[in-house]
Amino acid sequence: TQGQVITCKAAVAWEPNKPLVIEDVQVAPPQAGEVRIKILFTALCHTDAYTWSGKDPEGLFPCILGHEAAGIVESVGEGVTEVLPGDHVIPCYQAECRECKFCKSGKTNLCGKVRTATGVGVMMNDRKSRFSVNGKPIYHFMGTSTFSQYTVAHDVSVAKIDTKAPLDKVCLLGCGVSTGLGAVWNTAKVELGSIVAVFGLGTVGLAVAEGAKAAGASRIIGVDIDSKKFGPAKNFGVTEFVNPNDHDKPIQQVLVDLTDGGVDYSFECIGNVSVMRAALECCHKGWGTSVIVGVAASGQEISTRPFQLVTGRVWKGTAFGGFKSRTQVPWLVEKYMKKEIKVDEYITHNLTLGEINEAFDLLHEGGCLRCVLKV
Ligand code: NAD
Ligand code: AHE
Ligand code: ZN
Repeated sequence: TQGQVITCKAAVAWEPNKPLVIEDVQVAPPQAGEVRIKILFTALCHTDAYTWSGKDPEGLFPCILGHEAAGIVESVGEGVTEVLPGDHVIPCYQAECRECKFCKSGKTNLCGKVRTATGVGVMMNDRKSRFSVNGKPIYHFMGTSTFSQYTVAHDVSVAKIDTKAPLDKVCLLGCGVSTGLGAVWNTAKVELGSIVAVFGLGTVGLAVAEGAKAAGASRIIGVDIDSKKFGPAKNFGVTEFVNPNDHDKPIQQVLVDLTDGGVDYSFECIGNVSVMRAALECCHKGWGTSVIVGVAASGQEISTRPFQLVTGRVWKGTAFGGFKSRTQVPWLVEKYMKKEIKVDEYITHNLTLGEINEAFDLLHEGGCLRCVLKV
């Protein structure tokens, strides 16, 4: 198949919010600096649903969504040396070129090399898509487009992993689990004995709890409006639960009262701007740090009294938990193989690519953390 167009099945989002359609999609061969990957397993993340909803300013249609996956390299374009056909890989929506201003700064995991292309659904080389249906181009998504049996990614966005790792599990390290762990370890740098609050107990929030437990937090307070989340959350390290609907006081006040003045670290893992405010304001005066992980739609804005920051609270955000993707995803896979981090526990459902619409329905139901699709 090397050098040839591959026709395969992919779930195409033709329009916002309209059911995805399994189509025969033509996938062009990888060009210079590109890698064509056979995707074996992909999970769904809340961000896929967000873009599908039409609220993402970077969401272009028709497109192939999906960004939490694992597969095997089918072929590589000119000049690609770091991966070869047959390598097991995780496509990463945060690239890592190791050469750009961002990569060399030592201050961020963001990479500038291909971001202008991935934000508009094309490949960097010729600013075109490698996907088409009967000659009509279909946009890429986040540089990954994993709801397809074959995808093309930039080489700087492909993490090579241990061939012994189970791809139906480690696909989760392409987004949600890694993001939550990294938000704690890299962005907040939670220390031993800290009091932590986690807003939203989906996969990202539970991974925050897991990361906080590993960091030695003394209390991990889980906040969710769905009390069904509380039972399972205990297994990820959450020590106390608060349902905002059980209280008349604003949730920030409830947490301040519970913690003798506020938490050391809080994490917003929902994407709700009023909760982001509460997450900042429940932080302790003088040092409390709040990390925004959730993604909010275009037009949404955060606000608080500047006095909150003047008096020492710190507001931060994180993309992919601050992890350098190509370097650290293989390391996360190794940690999973050594049983130092959970992954299997986040998988509540398994379906096939053909059942992707049911999988999206599940995502909106309380009982689903991650649904892994066999592609
Ligand atoms: P999810 O839908 O599984 O989890 C969200 C949780 O928040 C649910 O348990 C829900 O009941 C709860 N919730 C909703 N409204 C609430 C409220 N007002 N108060 C308290 N709890 C509330 O989602 P997920 O897949 O875990 O993703 C969480 C967020 O993180 C999404 O916005 C997603 O887009 C974002 N995300 C960001 C990054 C990043 O790199 N920054 C990476 C992955 C996901
Ligand atoms: N296109 C969206 C931005 C969404 C966003 O912030 N994405 C996160 C990853 S979410 C993964 O589930 C991210 O990494 N952002 C940094 C980046 O470079 O995109 C919008 O709202 O505009
Ligand atoms: Zn995601």
